[in-house]
Amino acid sequence: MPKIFILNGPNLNLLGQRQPEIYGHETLDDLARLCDAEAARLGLEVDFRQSNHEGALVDMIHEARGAAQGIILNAGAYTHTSIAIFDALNVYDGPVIEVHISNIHKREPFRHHSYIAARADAMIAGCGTQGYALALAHLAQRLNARA
Ligand code: CA2
Repeated sequence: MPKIFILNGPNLNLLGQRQPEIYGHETLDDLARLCDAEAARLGLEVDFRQSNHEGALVDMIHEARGAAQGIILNAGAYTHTSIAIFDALNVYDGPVIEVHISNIHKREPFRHHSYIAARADAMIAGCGTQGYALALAHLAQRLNARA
């Protein structure tokens, strides 16, 4: 079964606890369960992780080399700042789907630029946590097409 790393960046551990008008009411655990259920339906295996630390996210992307057939990445605020994450993604060969719960283009101007976007094969923003399920469905189709 193809394995997908789902990587979540800083503050996403607080999902469902603050700013529900932007990020909804679901917690990160709820989101992990949603991804597990969707992955099972699609015949994928997921490894769902979160870190508040940029270097830890870089390490996870390195680990994905040879271990994961695709990456779904919500890098949180590092999306808008991290050349280190961009560089790590550039040494990963598989498909990368960038996901944002909110529509970053409808928010403050500093959220409009994404370093991840220059490497991502697709971006989903503004669909809430459903964006993760959409990313999994897209990866399932994409990986099937490559097999
Ligand atoms: O919309 C997204 O998914 C973001 O990646 C979320 C990041 C934000 O910096 C990006 O611009 C867009 C922030 C995640 C913070 O999550 C929280 C959740 C609940 C309470 C406080 C923060």
